[in-house]
Amino acid sequence: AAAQIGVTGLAVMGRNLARNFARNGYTVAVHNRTAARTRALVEEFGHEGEFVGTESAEDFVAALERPRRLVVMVKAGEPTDAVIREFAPLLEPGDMIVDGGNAHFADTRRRERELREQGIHFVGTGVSGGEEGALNGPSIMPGGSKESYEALGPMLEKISAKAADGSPCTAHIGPDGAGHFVKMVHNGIEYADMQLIAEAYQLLRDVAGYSPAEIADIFRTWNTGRLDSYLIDITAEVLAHVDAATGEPFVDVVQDQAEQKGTGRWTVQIALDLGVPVSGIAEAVFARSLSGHQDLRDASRGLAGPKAEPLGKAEAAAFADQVEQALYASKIVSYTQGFHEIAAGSDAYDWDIDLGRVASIWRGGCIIRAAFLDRIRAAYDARAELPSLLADESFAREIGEAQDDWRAVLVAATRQGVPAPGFAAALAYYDALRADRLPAALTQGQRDYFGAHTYRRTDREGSFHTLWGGDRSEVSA
Ligand code: NBP
Repeated sequence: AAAQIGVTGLAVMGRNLARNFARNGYTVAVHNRTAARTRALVEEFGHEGEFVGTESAEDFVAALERPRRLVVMVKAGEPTDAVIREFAPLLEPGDMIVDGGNAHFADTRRRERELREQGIHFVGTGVSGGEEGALNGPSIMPGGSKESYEALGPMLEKISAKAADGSPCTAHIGPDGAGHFVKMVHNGIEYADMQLIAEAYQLLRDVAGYSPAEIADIFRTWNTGRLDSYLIDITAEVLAHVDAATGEPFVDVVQDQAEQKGTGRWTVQIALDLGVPVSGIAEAVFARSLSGHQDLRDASRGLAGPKAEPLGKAEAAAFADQVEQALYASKIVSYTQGFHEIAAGSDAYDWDIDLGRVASIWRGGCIIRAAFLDRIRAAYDARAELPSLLADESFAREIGEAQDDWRAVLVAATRQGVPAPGFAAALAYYDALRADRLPAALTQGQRDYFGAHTYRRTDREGSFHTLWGGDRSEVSA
């Protein structure tokens, strides 16, 4: 039977996506550079649905019904180009190559442009949810042409996660690199969420004096409220876990150096290029990088810190409530920054991305899935041109209600010498945005002084320069 879809690249992600398609009733052609993986998949999971195992590129392509839908799930970067070089000559106009790897959106734009000349639709697609999601329903962020979504969308909708209201967690994001761009920012937001949770944990431990097991319970309680999310849920699981070998809390036997694969870093690099302040996401990336500098940390251990004053029991419980407020407020800020970056990318590349729809398809399947995303969707549904999430009335009200506690948590963190860079960056962003006047006026004055970079005045149109080296009179520039 002709396969409706093909998957090449059968490591964890590709194998599970192929099984997901098959379990949903599609006939799936499967292929992998090393044929043993293809055989293993068909042997182990053949009973789950219709698979067509193929060992050569020619057989794989021949197994697909036309227009062909070919999903590539290989290691991002050069391997993706190698696979394209191998398959593109075998394809015909109208066929689709779906890259589900974590590609950089600039690579996706290039590949899309090159393949378009051949009449092939290149569909750069963000897939989130890890192994588990790929099998049982990921959040899927396809870019590429509208026509390709017409041919692919129904299948993606079928295999994707479903939000609580039953709607599929996939939608056409926009042309060429839009899907991978949105996936990149998703990961940046994921970094920020994880960092904020990590800071909350450390504050509960080092300021409030709670044990990991007690903190697990606190997170479980939070997970029944407005912070309800996959990441809070797994945080409780990890904190409650006890190491079998030592009987110690698991979190105490793991080396405290966080690794990263790069999508968080890209989010910050691109934000710098686009001029979008994503300070919370940047702090999250830097926090991971700082944790990895063991040499620097060892060399700094003797530096002076404040005298610790642990809280009493009643104070600790009140502090935990304040941390919940600080975490929630900081979370609003990191999503505000992430959505700003998506809006800026959409403007820069003419993608016309619907921000409410992005929030909507992140409600299920992906790592940042959370009740909170329904609120973001509602905010953009109410006002598509919302300039910032902080301009939404209900978020503004909540953050306003949280701010006293947010500040109190940062005061306590500072006093006790516990780093909380994510909370602090988020609060600084909030305070900067609401400030009447920023010291940027002084910065402009300095720039004009040393470089004659000119400035604009609050009371008149035009650009001006002060003759700093002369009589300090002002001239029109
Ligand atoms: P890997 O990223 O580990 O890639 C392994 C696959 O790439 C194997 O099938 C391998 O074939 C194939 N491959 C390589 Br490496 N070089 C190749 C080449 N030159 N030509 C053809 N095939 C080549 O697999 P993964 O963890 O399943 O991830 C797949 C993609 O999905 C990646 O882009 C990843 O970033 C993305 N992603 C992963 C996750 C996750 O949670 N793991 C989540 C979301 C997205 P071989 O078997 O012959 O070596």
